[in-house]
Amino acid sequence: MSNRRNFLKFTALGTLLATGLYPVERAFATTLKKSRINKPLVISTWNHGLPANEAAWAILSKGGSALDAVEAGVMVPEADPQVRTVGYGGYPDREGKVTLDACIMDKDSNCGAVAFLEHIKHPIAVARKVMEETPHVMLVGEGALAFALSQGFEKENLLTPESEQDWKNWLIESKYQPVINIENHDTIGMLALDEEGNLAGACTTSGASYKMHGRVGDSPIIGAGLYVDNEVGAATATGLGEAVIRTVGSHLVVELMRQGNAPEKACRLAVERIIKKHKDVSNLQVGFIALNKQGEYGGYCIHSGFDYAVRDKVGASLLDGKSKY
Ligand code: SD4
Repeated sequence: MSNRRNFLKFTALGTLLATGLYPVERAFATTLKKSRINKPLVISTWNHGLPANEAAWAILSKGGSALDAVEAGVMVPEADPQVRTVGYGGYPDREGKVTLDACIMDKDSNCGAVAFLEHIKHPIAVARKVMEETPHVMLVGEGALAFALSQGFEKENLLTPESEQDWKNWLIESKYQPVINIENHDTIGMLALDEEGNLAGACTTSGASYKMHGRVGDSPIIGAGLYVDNEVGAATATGLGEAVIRTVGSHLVVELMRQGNAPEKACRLAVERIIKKHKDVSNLQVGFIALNKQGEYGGYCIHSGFDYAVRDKVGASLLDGKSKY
């Protein structure tokens, strides 16, 4: 565990050095932005958010839309086999199948989602097609796959040799016991505020490793894994989806911001609600990030070890999400 954290700190430091940005400068920029809206800006969960944010920033910095930015951003970890909990190379379910969940939401409350989708490397792009090309919000399983193929997506094998070997090792004991933060390259949830002041969000994952075949988490569920209200702000979740669904977590965070809470406080209050609803949270991790219309952002989680990436005009950084424990 401590090795993993040290590795992450090292990785994060390398990134900060590479971008020339230190936390103190970030703190100064945060103070500055109180007086004016900090836009454009993108935030996303975990350290795989750093390269994902850069892809989003390439669009935002040229005046592109938050919607295009979040889609392009999360496609980076979706395509990266080293990211073992999103898209291609993601851990399979207990039957050795990689099944993907994703959703996307725009400034006009349009949204699209796919769940339990196999064989498609970019579920977020299919979710966007569901939003734009169908009268529905969510397609699942074989129906989602048939729709993706009809839209020109290619059928691919998403199970890499590494993920297959890990699954075979897991089969020896076949014990489903998620360990918090253990991969630390979890679901990617991304929120963006564009130059026009509009918000959008995207969330994509291969879900909990070795889940039951057919299990769907929070990530494709609008309101649970992601929520955007262009009048107020946006939020997204990572961690154990069942706990997020029970509290409709991301919607809760946005509603808490609507009541006047700053993003970090809204995330904390939602985390406290989850803690209150569970007898034992020692093995339960949930983290939220949130962004409001002013370009203020924050994150909060149950257990330390969750971080999130930020990209704005100041530069790129990886911040530790504050935690209850
Ligand atoms: C899920 N929230 O499927 C996702 C995956 C995740 O820690 O973030 N796992 O439950």
